Amino acid sequence: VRQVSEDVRSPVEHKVPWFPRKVSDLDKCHHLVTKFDPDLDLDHPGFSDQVYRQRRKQIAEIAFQYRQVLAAQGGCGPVAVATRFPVWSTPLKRLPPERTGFQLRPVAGLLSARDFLASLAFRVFQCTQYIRHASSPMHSPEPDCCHELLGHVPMLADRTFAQFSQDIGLASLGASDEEIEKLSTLYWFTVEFGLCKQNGEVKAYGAGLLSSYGELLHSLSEEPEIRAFDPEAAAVQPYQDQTYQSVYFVSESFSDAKDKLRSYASRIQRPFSVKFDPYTRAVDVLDSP
Ligand code: NLE
Ligand code: FE2
Repeated sequence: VRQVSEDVRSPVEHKVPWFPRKVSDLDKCHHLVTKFDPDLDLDHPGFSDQVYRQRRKQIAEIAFQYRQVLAAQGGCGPVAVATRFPVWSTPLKRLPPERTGFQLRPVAGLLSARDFLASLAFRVFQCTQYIRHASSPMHSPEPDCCHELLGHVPMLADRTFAQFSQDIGLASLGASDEEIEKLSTLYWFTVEFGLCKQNGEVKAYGAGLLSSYGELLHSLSEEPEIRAFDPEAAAVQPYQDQTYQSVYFVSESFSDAKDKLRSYASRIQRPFSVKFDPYTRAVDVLDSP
């Protein structure tokens, strides 16, 4: 039986899709997309490996049972998880909370773009726990814990980058499907596959590059097309998620990327505005004047 999402159930006059208002609402942001499922996708490198598939199921099950409210209480939730999963006991996991307040939350697989982006608004990063199949270590089309820990976690410990990530999240709350699509494309070309200048040199900062040695070399080679970062253009640039990218966007600096994103986000039409309150970890929703 397919679950009817809340925005479908609410009266028609509510045209704004449901979105989380407080951090515990993230327990409802759990809609997975079935792409890259090792049980369903014949091309998945783990498809014919029963042991791998079984382990993925167990890991997914624990993520399904995770509740934000347990994490908030500091009760049995995270403790129980910590003993079973590498991510929850690694010092890297503590790095983002200590430096930027970003928290990791276990996720069973690939989330819908709406749910994933909404979490970022609360400085919560939905983090996979399983590891890529051993047959393809240099590149995985799906996120895994190598990607999260080598790619995302160190970046989320950077203040400017954390703010950039949260800004995309805040822009996504209650946005139209079309706008969500644009924001997730923007996320793709920055947080996942972004390049950035540092002392005149082009460097990779996107998590998808930091966690894939193969694509890291490719992105810094002569092969792909490199364009100056412009949110309007990046938001509608077509891409595929099976292999290396053919186009990358390079920013002048992190803060330049953040400023450009802010100005892009301010132009998104919504009948309200949102403001994150770090003390309550809730978003205040204000009617637009
Ligand atoms: N291609 C990346 C890697 O191999 O680590 C993962 C990208 C996830 C969007
Ligand atoms: Fe990622």
